[in-house]
Amino acid sequence: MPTSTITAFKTSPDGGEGQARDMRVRWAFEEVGQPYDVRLVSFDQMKQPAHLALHPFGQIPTYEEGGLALFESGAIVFHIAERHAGLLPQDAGARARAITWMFAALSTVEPPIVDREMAHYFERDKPWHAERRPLLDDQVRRRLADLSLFLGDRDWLDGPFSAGDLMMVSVLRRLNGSSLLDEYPNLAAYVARGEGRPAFQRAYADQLAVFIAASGG
Ligand code: GTB
Repeated sequence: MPTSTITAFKTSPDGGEGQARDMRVRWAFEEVGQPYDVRLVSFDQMKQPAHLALHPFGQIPTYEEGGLALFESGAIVFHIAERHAGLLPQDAGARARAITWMFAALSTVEPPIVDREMAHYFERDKPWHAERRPLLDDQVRRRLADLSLFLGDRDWLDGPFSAGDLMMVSVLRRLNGSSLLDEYPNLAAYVARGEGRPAFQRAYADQLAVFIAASGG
């Protein structure tokens, strides 16, 4: 099997915190013990025809393996999880539930977190931002409260760690640095458990090395 290649930011705007979406793909590769190559792209390169041929929206991450090209972090992690043992249970029901949690992370939990983040970056100087901010926080809280209730005192969402947890922890990590996650101690502990996994640590170190090299360190 040829080694897969993913794309990541040449210069990540996140200060090496592993918040860009290549991080979840790197983590998936590490969990299943598969090597991968990384091609770094600039913002300009992401909008050029060569990259657009891989990603119609001109973003990272992309995934190439032999003649196969994929985009969307969820689809890429799912592909990796399907091809290699370690991220999806064998039992059909448990497998379907793990996949359900991947979708829940991406389509139910991540959107309000991204909305809040975007407002912070692009609207915080607007006169109406102070009024809108509590609404955005509360939309995130609604999801966190329900998720916290579901998780209870379990380590992971449904039995052993799965691609569903990988995606949910990746999404919740976007709240690192805000106090929102700390309002739900079991979710904060869940994220810390995910971040403590050796595979996460290896992926994090690899993306940080790119950031340090790019910033001349
Ligand atoms: N739905 C797609 C997926 O899941 O793969 C979304 C991909 C996406 O948003 N990619 C971003 C991108 O390429 C990088 S990850 N943006 C460039 C563009 O759209 O032109 C998003 C991201 C970027 C930076 C931070 N950060 O600095 O904290 C966090 C998240």
